Amino acid sequence: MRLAQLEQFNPITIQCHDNPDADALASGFGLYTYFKDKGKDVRLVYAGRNIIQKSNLTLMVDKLNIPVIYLQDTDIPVKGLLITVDCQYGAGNVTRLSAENIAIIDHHQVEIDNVEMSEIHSDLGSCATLVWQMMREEGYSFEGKINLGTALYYGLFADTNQLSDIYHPLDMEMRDSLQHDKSLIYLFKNSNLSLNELEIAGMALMKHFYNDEFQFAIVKAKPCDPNILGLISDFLIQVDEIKTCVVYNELEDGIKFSVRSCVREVRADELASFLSKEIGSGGGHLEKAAGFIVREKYEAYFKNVLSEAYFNEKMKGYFLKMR
Ligand SMILES: [Mn+2]
Repeated sequence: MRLAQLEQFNPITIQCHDNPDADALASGFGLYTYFKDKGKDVRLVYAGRNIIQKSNLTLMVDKLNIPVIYLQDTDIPVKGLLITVDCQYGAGNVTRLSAENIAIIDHHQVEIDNVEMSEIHSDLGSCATLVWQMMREEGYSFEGKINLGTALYYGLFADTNQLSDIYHPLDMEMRDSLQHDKSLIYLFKNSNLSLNELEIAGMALMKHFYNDEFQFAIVKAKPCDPNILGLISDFLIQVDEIKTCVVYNELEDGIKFSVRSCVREVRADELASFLSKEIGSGGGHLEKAAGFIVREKYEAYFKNVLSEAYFNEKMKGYFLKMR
């Protein structure tokens, strides 16, 4: 699919996944800028239970003037075209809006394969890279567009462990060629969590549970931004003995969790989908994934089972099944 193909539609709504991260915002901003320049009536939105509150993300939105809107009423049908970016329409991590036409631009493992206008490149480090490449393909010039360049660069930066997990030539090319504001990247990088979140992460890590037979860890955190769950699991997976881990918290309407794997035998996206099978949804990348378990469904199947026991049993079940 090419961006030029999508120019037949107007208006255009670009939707990031719920709890948008830097890469979703950057990719959305790229597409927004592209279609705005084409004279389209375009808006950039996200939905879900949380509004953006992590400091690196609020800084990113403010400093780069990213015109992202939190959609409160998700029952209003979308006119023209809806593009889900850094996520796949119909997947569990993005609020489903009804729309006349749907397109997908993403870099996660394919979860949804019934949307015709799709561009999914699971081998790319960031969705920002994909958007950058698609814009370039249409002859778009990034010359002098520092805010846009900084956003896309930071999207890649955030999704590739500060640029250390870059393997695809396109990711390298974007990293090396995109004009960006270095001092802003430095500021975002050093505003990744608040003191309160530091405490949540610290307490959660202290009470980790470790299974030495299968070398997995489980950590329960207090309610927090889902991006913090990712941060905690990124830290945990660096422990030599921990090969896979789940970090989660309990919310009113369900359980949000983050998964990491550093071994080939376990695909994080598959594990996330296994942990939420029948009672929620999960997906992501080979090494990093996430999911959500719906409270009502959990209660229906596992009434009176503590979340700690649930994850422990499920994880053990997963490894036993693999034997
Ligand atoms: Mn991404």
